Amino acid sequence: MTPRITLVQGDITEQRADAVVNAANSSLLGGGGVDGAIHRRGGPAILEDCRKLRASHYGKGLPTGQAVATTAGDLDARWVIHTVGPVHSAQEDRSGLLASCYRESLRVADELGARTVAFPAVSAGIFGWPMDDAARIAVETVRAAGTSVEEVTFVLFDQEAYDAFARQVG
Ligand code: AR6
Repeated sequence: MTPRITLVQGDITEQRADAVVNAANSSLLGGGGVDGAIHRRGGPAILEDCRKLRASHYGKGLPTGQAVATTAGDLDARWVIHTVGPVHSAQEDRSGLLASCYRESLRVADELGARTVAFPAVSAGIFGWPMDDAARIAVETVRAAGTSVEEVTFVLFDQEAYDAFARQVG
């Protein structure tokens, strides 16, 4: 199935969804941007789960393009799905890895039984991905993903990001 796509301008930590996706880094131990906001608002239970993942399956961290779930702590969601976007490079095409973040996050959502998933614009902040291209990859990949997720909401922090996604959704 192709999920319904909706766009919201705002803070992803204020969204209600079965699963909220975090634009994390490989350490899974927090950072700035969405990652910082999710850990701040979701509380210490998320970091506790992340530490357990580092102590078990992900001793070397979560590889770029992959996704893994934890509790959502105090967020209005059941799970946080952490994914690690690629750092944008002008020399190397890493768009396959960015597409993989959306595909793998939806695969994890399917495993969990999540029906509604909220995504930020992965890699389009600190990791430097140009917003228009980030939006194109996000929307194309979600549209092409075979998933049982019924609704994907892209939560865009500012007007520029919202407009870039709106151009893709059409
Ligand atoms: N809700 C929705 N979108 C947000 C929020 C929020 N609360 N905060 C920022 N954005 P970024 P990345 C937007 O930098 O580029 C962290 O340190 C932001 O404006 O959060 O994948 C991690 O630990 C931008 O459009 O993620 C990694 O080290 C988009 O979310 C690194 O940053 C993504 O920006 C990951 O960088």
